[in-house]
Order: sequence, then structure tokens, then C-alpha cells
Amino acid sequence: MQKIPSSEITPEHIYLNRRQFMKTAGVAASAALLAACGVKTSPETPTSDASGSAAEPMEEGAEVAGQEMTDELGDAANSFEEITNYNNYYEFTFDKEGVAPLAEDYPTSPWEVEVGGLVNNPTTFTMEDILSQFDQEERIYRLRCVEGWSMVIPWEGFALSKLLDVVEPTSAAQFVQFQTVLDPENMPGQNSGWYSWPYIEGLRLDEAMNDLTLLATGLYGKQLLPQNGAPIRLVVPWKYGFKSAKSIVRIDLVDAMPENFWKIANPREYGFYANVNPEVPHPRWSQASERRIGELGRRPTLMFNGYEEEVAYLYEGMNLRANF
Ligand SMILES: Nc1nc2c(c(=O)[nH]1)N[C@H]1C(S)=C(S)[C@@H](COP(=O)(O)O)O[C@H]1N2
Ligand SMILES: [Mo]
Repeated sequence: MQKIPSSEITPEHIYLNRRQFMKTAGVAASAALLAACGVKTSPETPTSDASGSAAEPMEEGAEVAGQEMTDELGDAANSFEEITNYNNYYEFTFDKEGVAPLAEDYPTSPWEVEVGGLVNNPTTFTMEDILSQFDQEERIYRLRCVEGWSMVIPWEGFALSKLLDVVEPTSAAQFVQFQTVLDPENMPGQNSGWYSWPYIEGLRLDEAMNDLTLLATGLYGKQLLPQNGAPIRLVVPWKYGFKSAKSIVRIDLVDAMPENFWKIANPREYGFYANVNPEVPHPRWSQASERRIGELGRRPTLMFNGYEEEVAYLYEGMNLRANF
């Protein structure tokens, strides 16, 4: 049996475009990168006040039961261990196995999400509000990273559309912008001048209203751990993983296409739509196949990550190569 060399998986950060490089080269980039790689902070341990917790913590048995969970295609869910120890979360570090140890004490309670912009009812939700107003359900989704790896994750959460219904987008609203937490004191990666912080993302309003689009607060029946984007993160399963922004603090309805973190970093390589598409290669690698974490070898990547029936209507008549 052959082992997949990790060189087959291409980190998003390896190449910034030349303009970005020229722009940031002067700003003590080496010191910033050192900070991103080396500094381990020790934020205050979060208070034991459990009021902000998402799901009731469950006994360890949930993981064992979870091993038998499958997605609708019959593929087994990844283990809790895999999902919580192999992460992309550049606010902490670009080392996927380094995120969990750096993030474990990150304080995620208390937490608020401000929702505003082009809405009739701008609202600031505490996590307690969110958990009491919106019933949490389980959704077992595939997550396909643009780098060429994937997992199956049993999320707990609720449809973003339910939250948008409460704030009532006005007729002028066409897009949704998500802003995630800015906290360079506790997030070593945010001291890197290579990137534009905070991490932001966006969706077209109809994409945001699609029933698959989830605000996740837990996985495997437990509240999210910091490395997975606690206490609340977006999950858009038919798009590359970078659209699924972690640790959201602000949501705005807007009338123009929002910026997004990876497109700002490298617009030649990362677009706004980022729909999973095996036929449109990344400029530096094919997207035709992927490595499911925990498996040897590669499996074919599915159009819209296997959610074509649910979402193809959103892109009728659109050129998916131009709108990558
Ligand atoms: N705020 C923030 N959200 C983020 C990222 C990040 O670096 N920062 N990485 C994205 C990428 S590239 C992926 S693949 C997924 C990974 O989610 P997971 O670690 O929960 O599996 O989170 C996405 N959301
Ligand atoms: Mo990713």
C-alpha cells in the first residue's frame, strides 16, 4: 500500500500573487511569519459559565456511535479525533495539526453575533438567543477543501435562512457578508501581515437562503471546539471549505458582491463562488480528485461536492469557469 505524500496536498498559503507579495514584502513580513509560527499564547481560561454552550456536552459514547454515521451517499463520517485535529484556521496557524493545541483555550463565551445592513430588523444575538430561538438539527455533510482533501462531518446547527427570516432582508439586499473574529492578542496568526484580517466571506442571497446553508454550533452532538470555529460558523457544503467561515461575529446584508479572504489574498487563484467543480482546475493543481482524510488513495471529486440536485439551479446559465 502506498502512502500519499503530504506534498500532494497543496497548502493555500504557499503562493501569494506577485502584487500581494510586493505590497507586503516591506512590512517586516519575516517577523510576522515567525510570530505566526512560533508564538503560543495562553489566553484566560474561559469561565465555567456554560450559558453560552451550544449543545449539551455528551458522554464520550457519542463518538463511538458516530463512527457508524454516514452521509446520504453511504460514506462514513470522519472520527471526532480527525475532525478536531486536522484543521484550517489561519488565525492560529497554517499548520493543520498545530491549530488544535493553539486554539484549545480560546475563549468563545460570552459571544454575540450582530446582524445588520439592508434589513428591516437589525438584531444583535447572544449565543443564548441563537440557541433558544433556532432549533438545532444534525446535518451530515461532506467538506471539500480547495487543497484537495475532504471529510464527512456530522454538524449540529440550523439553516441560515431561518436567521435571515428573522432580520428580514430588504428588497435591496443581494448578498450576505460574514465577518469573523479579530483578536490578534489571542490569535497568533493574525499578527501576520501577509493577510487581510479579519477573515471575511460572502454569499449571494439566494445561496444564503438555500436550505443546505448552515450555521453550525456543534458537531457529534457536542458544542463546537475552538479549532472548528466555535461558537458559531458557516457551513456551505457545495463550496470549497474556505467559504465556511469560522467564529462569526457579524453578518451584513449588502447590495454588492462582498470581498472574501482568499480572493483578497490571491484573486487569480481563489474566487467568490468557489463551487466544488472537478472540471475546473485550480491554477496549480487538478480538482478532479481528492483524498478523504483517513483513506489511502484518492477518490473522484463530485460536481458541487455531490449536492448538484440541491444547488445546480442557482447557477443556470452561468459560466462556471469564469465565475470560479
Ligand atoms: N475564520 C476562518 N474560517 C475558516 C478558515 C480560516 O482559516 N479562518 N479556513 C477555512 C478552510 S480553508 C477550511 S477547509 C475550513 C476547515 O474547517 P474545519 O477545520 O472545521 O474542518 O474552514 C474554513 N473557515
Ligand atoms: Mo480549505
